[in-house]
Parts: sequence; C-alpha cells; structure tokens
Amino acid sequence: MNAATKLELLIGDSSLSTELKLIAEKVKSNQRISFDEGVLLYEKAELGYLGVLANYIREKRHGDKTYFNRNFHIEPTNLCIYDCKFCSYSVLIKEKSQGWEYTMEQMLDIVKNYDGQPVTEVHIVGGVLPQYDLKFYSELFTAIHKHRPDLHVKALTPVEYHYIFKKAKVDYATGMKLMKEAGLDSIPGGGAEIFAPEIREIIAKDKCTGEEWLQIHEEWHKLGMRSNATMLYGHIEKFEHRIDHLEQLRALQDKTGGFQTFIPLKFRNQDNQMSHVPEVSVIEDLRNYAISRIYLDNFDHIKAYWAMISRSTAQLSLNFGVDDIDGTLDDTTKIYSMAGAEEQHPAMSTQELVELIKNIGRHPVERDTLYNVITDYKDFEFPVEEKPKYYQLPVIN
Ligand code: V47
Ligand code: SF4
Repeated sequence: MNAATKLELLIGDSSLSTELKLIAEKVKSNQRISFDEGVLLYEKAELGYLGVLANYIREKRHGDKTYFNRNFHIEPTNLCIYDCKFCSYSVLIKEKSQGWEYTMEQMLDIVKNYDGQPVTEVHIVGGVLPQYDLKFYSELFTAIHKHRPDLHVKALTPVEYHYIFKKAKVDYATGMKLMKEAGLDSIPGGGAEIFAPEIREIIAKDKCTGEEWLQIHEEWHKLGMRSNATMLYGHIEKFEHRIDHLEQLRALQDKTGGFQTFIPLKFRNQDNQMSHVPEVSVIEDLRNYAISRIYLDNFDHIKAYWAMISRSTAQLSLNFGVDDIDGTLDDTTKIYSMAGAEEQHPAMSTQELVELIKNIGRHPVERDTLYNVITDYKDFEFPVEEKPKYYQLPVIN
C-alpha cells in the first residue's frame, strides 16, 4: 500500500480525534501546521499516526531516495572555553587530560591522508580556544582548498564564528564575507542546541544565544550560501521548547531559503555534567523525526546522524520522515562516542551504507554536500568478493 493510500485510510479512521484528523488533512493538502498543533503532536500523537504523516511527506518529496555522502571530520580540539553541561568535551579542560589541540600542519595532514580517495566533504567542528581565531581558520580553509580544490569545506558553527568575530572586532556580515573569501563552502548545523533562553541558560551558558545563532546563519544565507540546522533534544527541555526551536528555524527559512537539512541530535548522557538526565527512548527519537518532518514544511531534508543513534535506528528513521543518514565518517569524530553513542568507532564503507539502505527497501543515492547526485545505487551491484579459502568446509571421512 502506498503512502498516500495509508494517509487516506488514516483520515477515514473514525477512532481518530478531530484535532489529529484536522492535522492529517492539512498534511494531505500541503498546509502548514501551527505552533499549537505541533505541541499537540508531541503530547498526543502515537508513533503509527506520525509515521503515516511523515512518510507521506518524505515520499512526496523524495520517493524512496535516501541520501548519504563520503566525508570525514576534523575536530581541531576537544578543549573548550565554554562549559556546556551536555558536552563530554567540556569536562576535559578542567581535568586537562586526554586533550588534543591540532596545529594547522596536523589538520592539513589529515586532509592529505584522503588524497586519491573519493571523499567529497570535510566537516570541521570542535571546541573553542583563543588560538583558533579568524586568521587561523581563514588560513586553514584557504590551505585546504589550495591542496584539494574539489573538497567541500563544511566548517564551524555560530558558536565559533561569534567568538572569533568578536575577538577580531568584525560584525557578523563582514565576518561571514571574510570566511567565504577564505574558502568556507557551507556551515554545519551544530551549536543550535535549544534556542529558548530559559533552557539554553542552564545547559549552554555563555556561548552565542539562539538569536545570535540565527543571525549568523542569516548573514551566511544572504551571501547566497547554504547551511544546516540541528536541535539537541531529549534532556530538560519541554515539548513547547522543541516547537519554539522548529518555529524559529521555519521562520528564518521562509525569509532566506538557505537551510538544506535539519538534523535532530539526541542527547547522550555519558561522561558529561548531565549524566543524571536519562536518555529518551527510541520511540521518542522516531516521534521527534516525524514531527520535525511535519513541522518543517520548508526544509528539503531531514537527516538522522547514524553515528549518534546507531545503524538500526537510522534504518528505522527512514520510515519516519528521514531521507538522509550522513556519511562514511571513517572514525574521524569523537563527539558522540565520548558521550556514549553505540558506535565507538563510527565508520562505514560506501558498500555498507548502500546495503544498510537497500536492506529496508529504500533507494541509496550518494550526494555531495549540496545534494548534487554523485552516484545512484538503485541498480548498482557491488562485485561479489571471492571467498577466502578457509570458508571451505573441511572434508570429513
Ligand atoms: O552542537 C554535543 C551536539 C553538535 C552532545 O550539519 C551532543 O551535517 C548529543 O552539529 N549528546 C555538533 N549531542 C555536531 C553537529 C552535526 C553532526 C552531524 C552532522 C551535522 C551537519 C552537524 O553535537 C553540538 C551539540 O548539539 N552534542 N554533545 C551530547 N552529549
Ligand atoms: Fe564547547 Fe561546543 Fe562542547 Fe559547548 S558543546 S563545551 S561550545 S565543544
């Protein structure tokens, strides 16, 4: 049964409450849902109902297509002047143990390690330290492009930009222009956490505010450039705060159209100052993906970051509004493994990503950062490897 028929059947279900029926009808006729309706979905809607709505939207936009890319991360440092309570990095600066601070040469060496490999994106994000300033990052982006012009530099968040622009005494518009000239190609979605000041003040005090986060993305979009957005959920926030966050993203997207992808980030509670806060269930993760898909009617893509939620939850999410599962990663990011994610060494080959997507009947497409198609894997067969000799059963007389 296709997604549209499932939605029709749901709308015709006499046991559905009037309010949930109205929301389903809005989705069918491509109408936007309101703030109160968003909160109502979080409070009252069952997973099955949300899946039908979110999958309808997902399939209308993308059919079965499921995107991934070939990427690697550089995390310049795991030390940070800030003290976000949820961050498993921020504990380290106090202990001064296990910290790393890469030099420019070390970061360029990481890039050079991928020479000859078909990666398309480097994602750079880490802690905030004074030596990583506007001059440093400008030189880094320029040097990466000089070495490998085709590699897309997706780097830093408004948390870093706010800090380095303030230090360099430039306003956001000038700062973003300088970054573009230096070779920045896009901004990842991090640092958004939860915009609501009463929650942000508790979990991510001192770093840029939600308003500043949005202003920096707006300036970047004004330059004709693209970025992503995230939301850290499942900690001390209430459903109203999640919808407030989605509402502010939706409003900015109406204005600029510069966001490509929304990535909900599940709070993980290992080795941070919020370890006493329990993690939410997989069911809540799936509900959250679905509500994000329904609410953000002006975002093209919803991404499930497999490194954070595990491969099997990433597969499940593809039926709840998600159409992208990020990349190969090559074990280059620590931020989630340190916070307790199942994947302690996140890395998947292209073949593994393709099979993970095909195994649940979806259609894998390798994209670049801007969603240009690199390879369509629908009918692609990987060569079957010759089995090593030791697989042969011994002959028993
Ligand atoms: O801003 C930190 C989050 C973010 C924890 O744009 C945590 O394609 C959960 O933004 N539990 C950085 N989350 C990562 C990020 C990202 C990841 C993948 C793809 C993209 C993209 C962006 O990680 C931080 C923060 O919200 N984070 N600690 C934690 N304990
Ligand atoms: Fe620093 Fe980012 Fe961790 Fe906050 S989340 S302490 S800004 S590395």
